[in-house]
This record gives sequence, C-alpha cells and structure tokens, in this order.
Amino acid sequence: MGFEIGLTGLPNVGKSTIFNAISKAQAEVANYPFTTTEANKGIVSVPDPRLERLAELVRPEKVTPTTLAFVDLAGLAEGASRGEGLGNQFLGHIREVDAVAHVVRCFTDPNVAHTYPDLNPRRDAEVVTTELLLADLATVERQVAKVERRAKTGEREARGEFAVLERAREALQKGTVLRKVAWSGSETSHLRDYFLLTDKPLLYIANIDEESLAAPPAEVGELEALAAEESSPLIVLCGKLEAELLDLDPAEQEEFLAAAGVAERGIEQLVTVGYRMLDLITFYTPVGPELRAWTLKRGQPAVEAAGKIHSDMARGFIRAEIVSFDEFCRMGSFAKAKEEGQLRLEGRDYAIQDGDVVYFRFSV
Ligand SMILES: Nc1nc2c(ncn2[C@@H]2O[C@H](COP(=O)(O)OP(=O)(O)OP(=O)(O)O)[C@@H](O)[C@H]2O)c(=O)[nH]1
Ligand SMILES: [Mg+2]
Repeated sequence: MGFEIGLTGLPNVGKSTIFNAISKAQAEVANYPFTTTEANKGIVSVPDPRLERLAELVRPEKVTPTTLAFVDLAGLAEGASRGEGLGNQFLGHIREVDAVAHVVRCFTDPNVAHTYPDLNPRRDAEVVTTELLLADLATVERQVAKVERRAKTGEREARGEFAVLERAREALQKGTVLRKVAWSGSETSHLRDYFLLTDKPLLYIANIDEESLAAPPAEVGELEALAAEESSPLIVLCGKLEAELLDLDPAEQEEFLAAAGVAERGIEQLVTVGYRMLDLITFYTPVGPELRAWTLKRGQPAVEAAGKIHSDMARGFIRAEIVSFDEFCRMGSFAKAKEEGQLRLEGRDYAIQDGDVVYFRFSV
C-alpha cells in the first residue's frame, strides 16, 4: 500500500539508530493514517508546504499528511549472497521494499565494533553493493536456465525475456548495477518480475560523528564521489544526534541543530530525497471535515488514485473532478473553481498530476 524504503548496510553502521529516530518522529505525528505497524517498520509524514497552504484555505477539522515507510533490516555481511550471516533471508527482505537506503559508517567511535579495522566508507559501500550484484547475478542465471530452451525453440515471449536477461547478466558480470543500465519500457516490465536488488532506486546515508557535522571528514568525500558515479543521492547525517534530538521540545531542537551546524534535519532530508527518488507525486482530497494528502507513482491513473482511498471508489468510479494546486489557491474552494469554469472533469485513465486537488465521483 504505502511506499517502503529499506535501511541496509554492513553491521553496526547505525541503521537501527536512524530507524529509531524515524520511529520517534512517527510518534510525533499523532494522526498518521496507518493502523498496523510492525516492529521494524517506521512511518514518517512527508513534509508538505502545499498541504499547509491548502489547510489555510479549506480550514478542515483534520489534516492528514501523506507518509513514507522505512524498514529496518539486519546487517548485511560479506558473503550474504552465498548465504553467510542471515544471507538469503535477509536479501529476501530487500526484495520487498521499493527503494534502498544504504547506510555507510563514517563515524569513528572506537567503542562500536566495526566489520573492518579502518574507516573506509567507499570500500564498505562497495562490499555491500558486491553482495547485491552477486545475488542478482545468481537470480538472473537461474532465470536464464529456465528461459533459454523456450527461447531457442522460438517462443516469442521467451525470446524477449531471454534478451533482457542476457543484457542484465552482461551488466552484472561487469559489476554494473542494473539501475545504471538504460532499459526500454518493455525491458523494465520484464525485470520487475524478478525482484532484482540492484535495480531498485538507492540513496546513500553517510552516518557521521556529531562532532564532524559542521565539517564532514575526507572519507565522506570519497563516498560522495561513489554516489555521483552511480547518480545516486547522498545524505549526510548523524544518526545518534537525530535520535537524541527527538527527546527535546521543538525550541530546544532548533537550538541543538543550530549549535551542531545542521541546516535541515537528516530525517526530513531522507523523506524528501526518498520521495523524489521514487518519482512519487502528491494529490489532495478535501472531503468533509478532512483534508488529506496521498501518494502516487507519477503517471498513475485516476482510477488507481481513487482505489488508494477506498476500493469502492475505484470499482464504482464515475469521474474525477480536479482543480490544480495553483488554481485552487487562486479560487480558494471547489465551489468557486466550478463557478469560474476552472474545475476539470477527468476520466479513469487521466494521469493524476502532482498537486492536483481531487474530488472523486463514484457509485456502487
Ligand atoms: N558515535 C556514534 N555512534 C553511533 C552513531 N550511530 C550509531 N552509533 C552506535 O553504533 C552502534 C550500532 O548502531 P546500530 O544502529 O545498532 O547499528 P546497525 O547498523 O543497526 O547494526 P546491525 O543491526 O547489527 O547491523 C550503537 O552502539 C550506536 O549507538 C553515530 O552517528 N555516532
Ligand atoms: Mg540494527
């Protein structure tokens, strides 16, 4: 249902610490819309100035932001692709998330054991990436073995699949993560069936010492270079500070951040960057007493948007009445927009645009 980002990385790099900061941030959002949460899943509301603006206009009784979910995963050891550590079980959990946040240790605390004796974030990151690459290669080779014979006997569908797998195998053998390969639309939909790991969008989190927040160590620069080579976003934060911060009241938090030289909270950056990386958009429904923001993948049609709210709305979909965010701000209400001829009527296939304010008509 919601979009999920999995925290991965070597053991003892601060995944759970960052996750705890997320969970505490979640507790601060009293009205987040999920009812079931698992122990290792944290939900954070997406910071959204447009929602605040709409709330000023609509004056609803309740404002519900949209959310992203984060999943805390066990540490990934070298050899995981061969079943070391929690191995396959662990890789299975990564398969289920929509994107990966790869936490890399950039703090030097001698009291916290590290897999390797020295601080080398770039090497650490590459160790994890290699495991994911090898796991993907194993998956692809299994699939090749399955499809090859059918492809050779000329089955059209199998030939297409085989060609994609061959391309994937070639890239992986060269050490190229699949997200870096330029795939066509049909190739992408084939790949989706295999739940490959290096195909998922990924961001790096450099977890640094509190003391070095104002001036991150040189090693972070190497990680930055790696992220840039892969066109992956990188967030620099101190997990420990982020978690401690949430025990303070808002005014103290501001002071604390200013003293540490932090312009924007890491958790907020994480949500914003994650949202962008997954190519998500937000639409709004001011219905009755509640104004609510919802998340969609860019390009998703109106009928699926309706289904996010209630399955009946998708089943009995009649039309979507839409005012863009800017128009809504100009008009101030649905009624005024309608009067002025600014209300658009769209059918089930209409791709919802970022910022659309939507009223669904349906009948069951
Ligand atoms: N000095 C310092 N210590 C940190 C920081 N972040 C985490 N730690 C410490 O590192 C240790 C391991 O942190 P965890 O968050 O449990 O690490 P993890 O990645 O979840 O580890 P596994 O689940 O075992 O893979 C804990 O003692 C944390 O307090 C940080 O930014 N600075
Ligand atoms: Mg942990």
